[in-house]
Amino acid sequence: MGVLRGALIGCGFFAVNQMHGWAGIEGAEIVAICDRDPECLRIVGDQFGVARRYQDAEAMLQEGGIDFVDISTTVGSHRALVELAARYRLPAICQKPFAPTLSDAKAMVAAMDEAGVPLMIHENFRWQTPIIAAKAVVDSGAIGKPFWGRVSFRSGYDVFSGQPYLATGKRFIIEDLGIHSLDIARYLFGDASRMTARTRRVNPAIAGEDVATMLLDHESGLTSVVDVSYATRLPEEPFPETFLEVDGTEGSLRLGKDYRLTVHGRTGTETREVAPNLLPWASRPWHNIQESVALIQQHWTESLAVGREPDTSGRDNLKTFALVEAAYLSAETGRTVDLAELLG
Ligand code: NAD
Ligand code: 89V
Repeated sequence: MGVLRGALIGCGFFAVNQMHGWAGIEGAEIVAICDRDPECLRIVGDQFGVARRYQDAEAMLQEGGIDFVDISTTVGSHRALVELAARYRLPAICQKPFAPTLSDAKAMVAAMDEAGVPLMIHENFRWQTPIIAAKAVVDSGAIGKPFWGRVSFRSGYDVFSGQPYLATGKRFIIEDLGIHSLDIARYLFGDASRMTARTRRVNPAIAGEDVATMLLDHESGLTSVVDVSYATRLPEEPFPETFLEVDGTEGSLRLGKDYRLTVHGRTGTETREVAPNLLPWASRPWHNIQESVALIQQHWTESLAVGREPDTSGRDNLKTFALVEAAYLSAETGRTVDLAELLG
């Protein structure tokens, strides 16, 4: 197969990272871009030298010459755009959060299945170098059988200046950021069967919750805590680092500030740095996320070339998205939610 021709839909804040990422991917190239907003279209088109520019996604797909679409719009348009890709039988990547509701997400998976084309959710946090390093330790057996874990993201970073829409939705931190942390919990500890959550809003200037504490029962018997906050003021701002704690029958793992990974096991204790690479186009502190964008794009390109289901396929991500829904339901009702209630 030659170079895959991609079309990017949505040329806003995050799409610039995606465009930089694609520019470094062997085997894929963005040949067309689309945004309803002509100014966004012009800025991204000029910066990355893309000649084919559209304000209407269907008009772009009708013209053809495209092998896949990369959807980088906000959540409200995800279902319509994935269903559009399905109608044109085009493989699609869709940004997180998957959809406004779990039933929308299920319909999107069904539409792509019916069309016989792959769908990947751009769930990039599990592609971060430090998270991959932690997963390798867990899988190696160095700490024995994990029985407890924590995935923690606590920050006071002003995300609203770059992404103002995050301040306006009824749902905020679980849907936007917790979704990544929940996916990391699934990646490290396997699927979860029950969720108990508590949320609160500390920042009075936003509409949604900015603190969430979630307790997960995993199918393996492991218990994990996933805690996220954008209301935490620390002496050193860790954004956008995810911290990890994993206790196993033979030792423990800690991923802490400045990407320091400590593994304590039968043979002793070792601390090493597992920092992400600073790609030429990246900038601190976002470089961790930016590198993971390039890595998930490489994974997509390779998966598409050999016809393999991507790790964060639509089908897989339904289970992460169900945890988001379960967390909101648990926080609202005060009860523990069985995932089978949502996934059937
Ligand atoms: P944004 O509002 O800055 O950009 C979205 C763009 O999409 C806008 O320019 C808008 O005009 C365009 N658009 C919307 N609907 C459209 C349609 N139907 N057709 C064509 N263009 C359309 O938003 P953003 O901050 O770039 O976020 C985009 C997505 O990326 C969100 O889902 C967000 O959660 C996600 N995101 C992911 C990460 C990550 O690490 N994975 C980080 C930040 C944002
Ligand atoms: O990754 C994201 O979805 C971003 C941020 C890290 C800022 O929460 O919105």
